[in-house]
This record gives sequence, C-alpha cells and structure tokens, in this order.
Amino acid sequence: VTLTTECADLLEATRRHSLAIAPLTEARPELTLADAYAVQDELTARREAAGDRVIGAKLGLTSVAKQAQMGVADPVYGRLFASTLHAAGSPLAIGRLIHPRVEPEIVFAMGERLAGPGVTTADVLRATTAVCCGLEVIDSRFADYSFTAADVVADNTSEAKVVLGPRMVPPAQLDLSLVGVLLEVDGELVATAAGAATLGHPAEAVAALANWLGARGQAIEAGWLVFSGGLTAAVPLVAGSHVTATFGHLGSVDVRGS
Ligand code: OOG
Ligand code: MG
Repeated sequence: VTLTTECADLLEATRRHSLAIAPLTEARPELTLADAYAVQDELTARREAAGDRVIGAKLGLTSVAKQAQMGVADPVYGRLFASTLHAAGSPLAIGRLIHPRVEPEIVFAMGERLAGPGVTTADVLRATTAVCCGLEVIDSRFADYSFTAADVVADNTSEAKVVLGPRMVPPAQLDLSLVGVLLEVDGELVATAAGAATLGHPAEAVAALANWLGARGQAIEAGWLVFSGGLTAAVPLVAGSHVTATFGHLGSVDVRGS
C-alpha cells in the first residue's frame, strides 16, 4: 500500500464514521505538502468515481485570523464538491459532522479558465463574472482541529459544506478589499473583518490559487466557484445555533445548526 492510498483510506473512513483521528503526520512525519496534495487528488478522484462533481476550489488559511486560530501560517487550497452546497438559512444536521465550525468568505464565480504562472489580481478580476458572500462550514477530520499544513491539505482543508449568499455582483462595482463583514451568532456580534484580511485582497488569494494550480499542471476552470478564505476566526456550529454573516454590498448569509 502506498502512502497516498493509506492516507486516503484513513480519511475516507474517518469521514464516513464521523470520528476524528490523530494528525496523519503524527505517525508519518515524512508526509510532505506534495504528498498531501496527492492524497487530496486521490480522494477527489474517488468522490468523482462515486458520482460527486468538482464545482470549484477553496483557499484556506489566507487570513491572519485563521492562521492564528489554527496555528498554521501557510495558505493552502482544497476542492469544492457539488454535494456540499447547502441552502442559506436552512437547518444543517450537525449529527453527521464531527465538530463543525463556520467562517465568512467572499466567493468568486469564474467566467474564464486561469492557470499560473504569473496570474495577477487584475487577471483574476477580469476573469471573474461576479462575486457573492458565503459561509463555509468546516469539519476537520483531526481531533481538536490539531493539524500541520500537510495534514489539512490531505483532508481537503477541512471541507464539509458551503452556503452561498443572496446576490451576485460584478467585481468592477466594488473594492473588495474594503467590503466589511459582521459575524453574528444568535444575534450577538462575535467578529468583524474586511476583504483585505485575505492576503491583502480576496482576488490576491484567488491569484495565488491559480499560480499554485498552474505549478501542478492544473487550473481554475471556467464556471468554478472559488471561496477565497475565512475572513475571521471560525465559530462553532452547534445544534440550535444561528450564524449570520452580513457583508457590505453583498447582503447577508446564514446557517442554522440542527
Ligand atoms: C482549515 C480550513 C481553512 C479557511 O478558509 O481558512 C479554511 C481549517 O481551518 O480547519 O477553509
Ligand atoms: Mg474556508
């Protein structure tokens, strides 16, 4: 059994049983970031073979708030799957998840294919059809969200569910670095941020993604949704709780734990 197959098998079983495991790197300190992306590719291929579909990508650990919360300072990326779309405001059954958390993000709807090297923020804005707000529900397969960059990459960057906001806005109409967000839990304000929290500009994070994918012979595909990374620290989603993110210009998006 190869390292890739072994790690993919473990993560698949963990997801199926909703039981957290120790970080992969605890028993496998040799696992590199390149190995971890190979595990992510393998898990992606398995999900596609089972009938799921890649609809985009997501940046992780692009803001200081997220890097500080998770103790990992390297931005990373994962895949978004069709099966993970969740309707705004509708109850999310948390029993199937391990320890879900929610984070507010700015989402790009891509009109053109983009692959590095050399992709800039301006290229990203030109290739973007529209932006909207979103919530990502993350659910690390590792106990206590304790992981290295390699662990979290193998785990498809803790991906679980995504929720899209109410309106799509052409990016030229906004300075996304100045778009503010208020994060509320049960009506109480818990965090605030602006778009600049993700690498200085949300489109800068998307440009970095295009360049990382290009280096691996891959691309951001036309029609993809790209989540540009949590703007604030993530908050726990528990049964009965209501998490709302309200953005300047982009409206508000919410999810209920049930
Ligand atoms: C890893 C996923 C990070 C983001 O937006 O920063 C992420 C995690 O925090 O468990 O999705
Ligand atoms: Mg995220």
